[in-house]
Amino acid sequence: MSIVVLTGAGVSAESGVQTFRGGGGLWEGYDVTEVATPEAYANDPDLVLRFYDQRRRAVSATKPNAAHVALAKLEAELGDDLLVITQNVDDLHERAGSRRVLHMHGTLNTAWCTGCDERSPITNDLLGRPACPHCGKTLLRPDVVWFGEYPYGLDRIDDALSSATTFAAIGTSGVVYPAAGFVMAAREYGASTAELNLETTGLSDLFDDSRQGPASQIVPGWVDEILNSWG
Ligand code: BV8
Repeated sequence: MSIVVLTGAGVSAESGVQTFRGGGGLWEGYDVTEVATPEAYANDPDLVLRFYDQRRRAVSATKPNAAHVALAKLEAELGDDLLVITQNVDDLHERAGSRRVLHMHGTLNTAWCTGCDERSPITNDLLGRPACPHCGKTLLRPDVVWFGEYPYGLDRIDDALSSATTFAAIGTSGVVYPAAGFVMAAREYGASTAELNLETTGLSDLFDDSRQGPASQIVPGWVDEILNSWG
């Protein structure tokens, strides 16, 4: 038995991290396409860097919620039989204790040097154009996958889905691909599928089990059910 969990912004919502499509489609006051594309970065790098610096600071002031904690507890019991794939760029899964987390859309706390292609932890706002610790150039961008860019770990994800007995999507609207297509792949591979979300989504009918409620309330119970049936 192996489980693949895909999380989206909804799993961090109760920690105070804004979702993408919650606040009227604006994202910390910006339209997503204004800031989360290579074109936006080329047109106005300061706007994009300021946006990510602001989000990084906002996330650092938040704490994991009971949903993150429950998934970390699930990993403590299942070990390598659980993989958490997250679309989120925050580090709340890790701060709750999860170790096997695949950030398919990158992470807020890592910088990517477009000069030497190396990644490094972010210690200062990128707006100040800090030097890359590897090559010294001031060409650091957020290590975040923007629209039109290739997500990370797709081969590993397909491999995990192909052997999963259970696939669960938690707190994601199922709008952004290729993540939104994982449930179809899981079904084709023969996994049972569960959706845990505040409300139904456009993909809810594709899930064997679709549960509505706040993640901090419904994820712990789902994890306990999984653990009780494990063995
Ligand atoms: C790509 C990082 C080439 C940035 C993000 C078909 C196939 C492949 C690509 C496409 C395709 N069709 C269109 C595309 C292009 C595009 C796309 O999908 N566009 C959409 C808008 C139509 N995709 C891409 O560009 C991707 N790359 O395609 O490369 C390729 C081609 C083929 C195969 C492979 C690759 C790259 C997309 C990545 C963009 N980067 N984030 C950053 O964070 O700054 S996207 C961003 O929005 C998130 O990462 C996330 O992935 C996405 C969706 O957000 P959600 O997490 O779902 O959050 P949302 O706000 O939408 O919903 C929140 C949900 O939570 C809601 O359902 C709500 O009900 C629920 N909720 C709220 N509160 C709670 C709750 N649930 C529980 N409890 C609560 N308390």
